[in-house]
Amino acid sequence: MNESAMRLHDAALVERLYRSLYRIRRVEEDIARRYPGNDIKSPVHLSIGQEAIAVGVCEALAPDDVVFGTYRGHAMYLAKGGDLDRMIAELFGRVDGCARGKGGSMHLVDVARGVMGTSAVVATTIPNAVGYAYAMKLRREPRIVVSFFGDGATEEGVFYESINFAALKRVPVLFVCENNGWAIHTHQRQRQATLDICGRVRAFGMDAQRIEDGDVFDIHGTVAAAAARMRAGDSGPLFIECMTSRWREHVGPGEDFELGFRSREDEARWIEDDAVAKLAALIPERQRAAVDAAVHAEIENAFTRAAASPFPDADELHRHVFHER
Ligand SMILES: Cc1ncc(C[n+]2csc(CCOP(=O)(O)OP(=O)(O)O)c2C)c(N)n1
Repeated sequence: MNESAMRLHDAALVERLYRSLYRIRRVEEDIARRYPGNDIKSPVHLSIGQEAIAVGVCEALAPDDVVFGTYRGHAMYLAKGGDLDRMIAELFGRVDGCARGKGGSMHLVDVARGVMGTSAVVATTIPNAVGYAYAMKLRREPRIVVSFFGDGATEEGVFYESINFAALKRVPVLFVCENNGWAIHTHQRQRQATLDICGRVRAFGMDAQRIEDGDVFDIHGTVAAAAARMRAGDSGPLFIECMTSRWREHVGPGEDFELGFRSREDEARWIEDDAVAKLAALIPERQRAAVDAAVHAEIENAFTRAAASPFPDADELHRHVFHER
């Protein structure tokens, strides 16, 4: 972002974006650090490097807007206001977790804060988001529904069924593709004959735009404009592809640069352009120290509370599987 663009951003927004970015980064770094111990019971797909998307999008939403996401969902859950204590308890498999300890990191949910769910199965929450948004349209409720997914999800049949239906019925859903280039160890170039995801989406009759640089202000501004169009009425669905970079391995706390399929140099420009560091540099030192201290205390507390929570009783195993009245 250039100097003049920076001056346009008010200090309160800069602090909110920084707090959210830094908080997510620290939570995930803490998860990675603690992962070799035995407290975290589920696999973890870290979004370190990708935080600017969840933060830029969710800061442009209202509290009663809703989001649907993927197994790489910590950033989205936290950016939308999902309860941190309940997230860490969920990773610990404890009864105070957001899915009562039975879902783990890949199945985060906080309906009260508009986090409608995340799933381990690629692309499966995309039709859920479209269905929810269709219901909002029929009820004439102008709430924004966001569907987050990766570039790999755009290879699933259900993705095309969902965007076709959304375009046909002019369902006001905002699709956000987090394109980090990789589906596990396979690059987009080895999976798709053309890399033009937005072009494919436009062919279904939907506006689509790509944000190249991962800039949190660009993402925030683009989503704020999209949300305003959606709230105003008949925008139909909109699609935003955000280019980004995953710095850790696909699943787990470590890196994968030593495996040979990609190198640190491949991701260097993203790592050097770190959104957390860039935002930190925009905030006066004392103010930033206060934000950081509050974030550290909150995270420490969350891990302490999670450890104090019991595991669910064995007789809970068959509860909450189907809807219970
Ligand atoms: C339907 C389905 N197919 C395959 C998998 C195995 N799988 C898990 S993650 C993943 C890669 C998905 O990549 P992408 O959508 O780009 O998301 P990212 O992991 O980069 O966030 C695959 C193929 C799965 N979980 N579900």
